[in-house]
Amino acid sequence: MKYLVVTSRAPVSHEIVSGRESLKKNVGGVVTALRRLMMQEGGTWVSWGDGNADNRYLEEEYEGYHISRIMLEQREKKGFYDDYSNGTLWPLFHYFRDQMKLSPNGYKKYEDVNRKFAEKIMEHLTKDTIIWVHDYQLMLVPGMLREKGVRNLIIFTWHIPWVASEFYSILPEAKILLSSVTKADMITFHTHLYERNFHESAKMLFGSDEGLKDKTFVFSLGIDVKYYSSNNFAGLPSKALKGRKLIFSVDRLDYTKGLISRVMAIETLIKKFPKSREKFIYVMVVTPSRTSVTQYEELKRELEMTIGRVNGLYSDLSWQPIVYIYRKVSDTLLMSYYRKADIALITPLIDGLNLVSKEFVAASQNGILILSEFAGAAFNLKDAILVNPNDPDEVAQKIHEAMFMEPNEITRRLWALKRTIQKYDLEWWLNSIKNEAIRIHEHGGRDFRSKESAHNSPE
Ligand code: ADQ
Repeated sequence: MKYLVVTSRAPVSHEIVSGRESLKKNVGGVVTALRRLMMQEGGTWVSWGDGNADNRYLEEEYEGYHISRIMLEQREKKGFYDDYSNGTLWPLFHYFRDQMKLSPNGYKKYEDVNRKFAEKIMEHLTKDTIIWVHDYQLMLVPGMLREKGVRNLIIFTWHIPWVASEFYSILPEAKILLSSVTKADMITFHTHLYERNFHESAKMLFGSDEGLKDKTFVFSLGIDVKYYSSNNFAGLPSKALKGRKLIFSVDRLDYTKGLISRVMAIETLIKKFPKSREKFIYVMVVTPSRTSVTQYEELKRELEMTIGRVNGLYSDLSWQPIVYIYRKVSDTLLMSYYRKADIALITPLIDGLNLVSKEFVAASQNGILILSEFAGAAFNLKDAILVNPNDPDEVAQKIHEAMFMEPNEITRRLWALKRTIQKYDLEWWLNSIKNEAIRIHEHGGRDFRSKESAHNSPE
């Protein structure tokens, strides 16, 4: 049995920069997880070649598996990726009604590109292939494959929140997209809440979720704990901190990540607890993301103005509260920050899961995780300090408590969190999905005994 993995972005891209060709690794959490599977099992990975030299590598052998790329024209990229995936679906599935642009033309391109994916998949299909499709950019793929008569087992993994049915149903294409996803044999979510919302959407739009009862699973993506807890990473030069607490965060630049609210919480901390002044430095790493989507440019401006305003109010020669880094940092530097940080401040307004929180827990030796209760990861990471990211007073209060927390309590919480992420790590996630898939493939049905052990998130 071979896996055929389908994602919007490829594991690697080929780029020409200043006349020289180079290979760029995609480091997102989804790609890292799937690379592990592909390196272990081989198979084919179908994705969009977005590198400017990818047209030279439409078919490529890479680290033990095959990459097959589809190429998009500028107009297709704009409609499929910028307008519909990131301009309509992303805000819809994160409850951002005011950011959501309805785009009939974008949808048309989304449909065309999903068809290209389906056709490419057909080229690589054999009788025993298990097709594993990922995320909101490719919702039409399962339905299109069934229309082409494909009977192979299809897994669909959803990486972002699934919203409440009444919210989902505002999308003009709600029925078509949902109907296509339900054509998969196995649909996996990060939390029970998203799974429930998915069923409710089916009940609301189709009158019933009968056929879906045995198809949906909750497997919350884990990380490679061994990698993140390894000692092979250099520490940060502690001198720069001058004994101050290091508060740290790393996020893509996205309105869902609560970046501006977080800066306001830091401002509230300084105002409400004047003694905390000069006792911390907040290092905020923000990675450029979706730079061709207008809302993201505006967000960048607003974020930088807010950081500038807060730093302008409180900095002096010896102290600046916020160190803002806007670029992709190296893996080693990221690890050093995870290791050294006293507090990780991860406060998305909403997040499908949030891998950064798990990476920090794995790497840290004595740090405290402050985590938004609206991140999917919060369902499992109960020993973090959970906060409502919309309430700057509450977040400031919790940061203050964390700055003065008893060492015993810090250790107790951190090791409880480490136990959880160790138990539900990347290997667990891959094996759980693979085992269910094989069972369905071999017996044409689901093993109900496995359902309890598979569902890790307590209600
Ligand atoms: P994302 O929204 O991209 O993922 P997240 O889960 O936090 O968010 O993953 C980001 C990954 O990129 C992490 O592995 C992090 O280490 C890495 N990263 C971010 N900034 C970086 C930087 N500057 N330098 C180096 N590495 C950086 C989507 C959903 C999430 C869901 C994941 C997986 O939005 O909710 O958790 O998919 O399902």
